[in-house]
Amino acid sequence: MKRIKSIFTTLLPPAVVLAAALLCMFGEPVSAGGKKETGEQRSSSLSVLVYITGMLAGSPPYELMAAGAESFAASHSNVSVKIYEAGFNQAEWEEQLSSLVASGEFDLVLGSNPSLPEICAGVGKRFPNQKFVITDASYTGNNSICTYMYNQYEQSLYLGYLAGLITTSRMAKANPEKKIGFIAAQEYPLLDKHIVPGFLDGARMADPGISLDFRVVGNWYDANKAADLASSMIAGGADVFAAIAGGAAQGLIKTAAEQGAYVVFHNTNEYSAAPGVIVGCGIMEQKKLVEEILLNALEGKIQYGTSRTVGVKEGYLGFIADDPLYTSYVPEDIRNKFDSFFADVKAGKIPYSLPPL
Ligand code: RBF
Repeated sequence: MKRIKSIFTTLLPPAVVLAAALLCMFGEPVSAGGKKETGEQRSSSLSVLVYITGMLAGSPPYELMAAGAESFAASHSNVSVKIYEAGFNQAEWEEQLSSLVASGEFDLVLGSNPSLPEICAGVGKRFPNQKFVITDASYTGNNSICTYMYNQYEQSLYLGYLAGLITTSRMAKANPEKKIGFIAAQEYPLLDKHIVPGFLDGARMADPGISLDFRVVGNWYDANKAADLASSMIAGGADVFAAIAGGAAQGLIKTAAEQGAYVVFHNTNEYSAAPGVIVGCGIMEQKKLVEEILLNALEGKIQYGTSRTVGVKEGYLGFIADDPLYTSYVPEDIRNKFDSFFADVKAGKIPYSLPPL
């Protein structure tokens, strides 16, 4: 296992890139791993590039993906993993990924981002035998790409329901206004069509009179901007927040702690970052999913061209209800109502239709 930093790209000898490009133009197609692909076969070894579309720190989906890949490699001596942090300049990602793939080093590129499949499709045109598995995305019909989409509408639905119970409660920092807040790093279809609507729909299942204050930071790292937004939202009456903002979410948590508001958190156990402020944490079983993906890849069982959606029922989204920082700060009546709602979501008893992306 080796971690490589962004400078890796600039260190790639241009000759390697040129040679690979020439091979692609004039030679017989080779896999980016340098071997001829023979279809879905068990392979004796697996070299994986984990392509992080941003930075690891502060981004739960990425940290969990890297942890899953590293733990799989630690228990499989024939698997090697490189983690590459691409940084926040989205305009560079396709070129960067092409340079990495051109090295011919990787059997599989693994990533987690709704915007990655299109980028991989572009890279795949130049390197037709390179395989990609992308989580947190939905894309079908390309024989080089397999995707897994989390049903984030569901996670937002139950976190929104909890936010709704809290904003209408007598908890110490809940004000009389029925207003909750959402801070997003940027807008994209999964956020606009699943995550934010799910959050408001869930809150309104607790109380139909609840409204949502939605704001956008503009990037995935500016915690000061997120703090300013949170401050203005709290002044406007929002008292329970969610964020999909990567590292910028820390600004919300800090402001909520200082000014007296609550946060429910997607994807990871964040309770200890602000006890009594973070009052509910969802969990994305990305580590487990990544370990399963790598096992399938090793056994030649990945179904390229397909997409699978996974949620609560399938065991890939959940809620951390047994953390003492949840049980001690959230009153029992709220926890009981939440438990029963969550059980209903799991049993498919809460009717909703997943909006198309
Ligand atoms: N999520 C993060 O936690 N950190 C990021 O830096 C990040 N960057 C993203 C960039 C783009 C272009 C898109 C579309 C999504 C990004 N996400 C990021 C969101 C992430 O993939 C996922 O949808 C959310 O975290 C919800 O689970």
